[in-house]
Amino acid sequence: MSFITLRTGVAVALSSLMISLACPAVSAAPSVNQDILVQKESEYPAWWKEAVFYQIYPRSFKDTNDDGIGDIRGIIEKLDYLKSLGIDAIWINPHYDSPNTDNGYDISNYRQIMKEYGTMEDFDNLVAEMKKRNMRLMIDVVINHTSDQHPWFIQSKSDKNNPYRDYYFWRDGKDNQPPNNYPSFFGGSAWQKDAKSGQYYLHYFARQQPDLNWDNPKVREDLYAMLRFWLDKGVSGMRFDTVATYSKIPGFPNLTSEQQKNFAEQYTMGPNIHRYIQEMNRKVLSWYDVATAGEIFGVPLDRSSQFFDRRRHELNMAFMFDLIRLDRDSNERWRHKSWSLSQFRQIISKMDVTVGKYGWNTFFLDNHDNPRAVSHFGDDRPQWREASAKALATITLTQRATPFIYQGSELGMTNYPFRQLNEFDDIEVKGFWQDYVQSGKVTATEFLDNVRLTSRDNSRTPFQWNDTLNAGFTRGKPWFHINPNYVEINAEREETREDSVLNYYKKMIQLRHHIPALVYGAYQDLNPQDNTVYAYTRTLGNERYLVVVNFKEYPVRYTLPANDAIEEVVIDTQQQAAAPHSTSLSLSPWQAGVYKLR
Ligand code: ISL
Ligand code: CA
Repeated sequence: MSFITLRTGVAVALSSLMISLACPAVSAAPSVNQDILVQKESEYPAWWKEAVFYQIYPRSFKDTNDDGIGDIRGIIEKLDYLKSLGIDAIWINPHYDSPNTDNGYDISNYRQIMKEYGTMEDFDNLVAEMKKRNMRLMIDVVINHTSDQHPWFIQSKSDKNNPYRDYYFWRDGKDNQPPNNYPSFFGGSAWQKDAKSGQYYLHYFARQQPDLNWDNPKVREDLYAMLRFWLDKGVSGMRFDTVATYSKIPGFPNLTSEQQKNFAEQYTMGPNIHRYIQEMNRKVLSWYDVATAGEIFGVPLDRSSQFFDRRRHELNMAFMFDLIRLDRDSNERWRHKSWSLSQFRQIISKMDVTVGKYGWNTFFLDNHDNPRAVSHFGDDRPQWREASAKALATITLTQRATPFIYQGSELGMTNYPFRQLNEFDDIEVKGFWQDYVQSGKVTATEFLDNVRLTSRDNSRTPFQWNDTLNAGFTRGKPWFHINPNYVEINAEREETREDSVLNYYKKMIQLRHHIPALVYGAYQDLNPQDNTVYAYTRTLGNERYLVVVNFKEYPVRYTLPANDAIEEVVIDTQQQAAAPHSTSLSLSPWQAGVYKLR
C-alpha cells in the first residue's frame, strides 16, 4: 500500500515515525507509550482516505452509440467533466458480460465486458485515460453469486456428478418443499428447484443469481485468479458486493420466525466469513496498491469493524447501511418510515466510534440501490431543492470517512415521479409486489405510495447533461425514463450558473482537498438530541472547524458552544454569512456552512 504525502509538516513527521516503527530494527527499542502510538496510527495517511470518489452507474451515465444505453466510451468522454468537479477516483457498477436480470449484478463472464458497454479495448482505454488525469478506477466485484448463464452454473446444473456441481449449493428438498425457509432478497424462496435433478439450488438474490459455494477451495482460487486479472490491468479499487454473505451457515437450519424478520443479518452469520476475506487479502489484495470497500448490508454496526479494522487484514473501508436505511425496517424493506435528525446524527456518531482508531469508513447519502439524496434527506420541492442539496453536499464532504458522490447528486437530481407499477424496471420492486400485493397483504395503493419513495429505480434514471432531447444522455431511445425536470436540472445549465449545486460541490471538494482536518480530524457532534440544526466539529491538532446545517425550511438561530467564536467563514451557502468573531449564526432555511473556530 502506498501513501501520498500529507500537507502538514506534523503529519509528514508522523508517517515517517510509522515507517521507522515498521522497520524490524526498532522492535527491540524500549517500549513506547501505546496510547500515543495508537493516536498517531489513526492519522496514517492513505490516498483512498483523502480521495473524493464518484459513483458511476454506466447504464445511465452517457450513451455514445445511440442504442439508448450508457457505455464505457461515454465515461471516457466525461472524464474531463469529472476532473473539473475535483473527482479523484471513480467506482463503476458492474461492467462485465451479463444477461442483465439485475443490471449487471448477474455476471455470465468475469473476463469480458458487457456487450452494451463496449469492448475490452474500451476498458483499457478508460484505465489509460484516467491514469493520464491522475484518477483511479474502482470496479465492482460481484462474487457472492454469478448469473445462471455463467458457464460454471451451466456445468453445475447439467449433471449431479459434474465437477462444477459443488461450485454452488445444491440440496434435496423436504416433502417436495425447499430445503429450508430462507427467503430471497428479491421475493419468494431463496431456493429454486431444478427439474432435471430434482434438487434445489440456493440464491439469496434472484433465481438467475445462484450463490457461489465459497466453502469449495476451487471456487475461491478461480475467483482470486479473476481478481488478479483486473488488478494487473491497473485497476486500483475494488468494491465487494454483498461481501458479508459469502460464508453460509452449515446445514442450512430453518430460520426462527424472529430471525426471518431480519434474514439479511442472519445471512451474514456464516462462520468462515472472516477466514475467507483474510485469505483473499493474503493471496490477492495485499500484493497490490488497491483500495477495498466492502458492502456489508445486513451486518449490525457493532460487528462491522471486523471487516475493516486494519489489524485484521481484511478490507479498507465499508459501505454500512444504518444511515441510508434509517427510514426502513429490515422486514418490509419497501416500506417508508419517518425519521428524525437526531436519529440521523446519532447513527453518524455511532459509526464514527465503531470506525475508531483502526478503521476507515465511507460516507454516502445515495447510490444505485437507494433513492436520490435530495429527495430522501433534503427537500426536493422546487423552493428548497438547491439549498438542501448544498446542505447535503456540505455534510458529505466534511465527514471522517471517504465521500462517495453518486452520479447526478452534484446537480441535485431528484427521485422520478413514478405513478404505476409498469413504470418500474427493478427486479426488487417486482419481487416485493408479488410477495405483498399479489399475496393480498397490502393494497396496490399503499405499496405504490411507499415504493415511489424507496425504490432503487429512483436513482437509476439517466444522467441529465443538458436540456436537449433525452437530456443529452442519448440520441436513441433511452433504456429508462428521463426525469422530466431535466430542462431545469442539468449539468450544462449548472456549469454556467455561479450559485448552482454543481458549483457548490466543486468548492466543497476543493476544501476537502486542502484542509486535512476535514479528512482526518476528530469528529464531535455538538447537540446529538437536536432535531433542527446539525452542528459538529472536526479537530486536528490546533485547528478546529465547525460545520453547521439547518435542516428546516424556516430560519433558525444557532448559538455556538460557550467560549467558541467564529474566526473565519470557510464556506457558506448564503451570501450573507456570519461575521467573524460571532458566537451565533442566523441561519436561513437549509443554510449550511463550514467555519474555522478561534
Ligand atoms: O438494495 C437492497 C434492498 O433494498 C439491498 O438488499 C441490496 O440488494 C444489497 O445491499 C446488496 O446489493 C448489491 O447486490 C445486489 C444488487 O442487486 C445490488 O444492486 C448491489 O448493490 C445483488 O448483487
Ligand atoms: Ca450505448
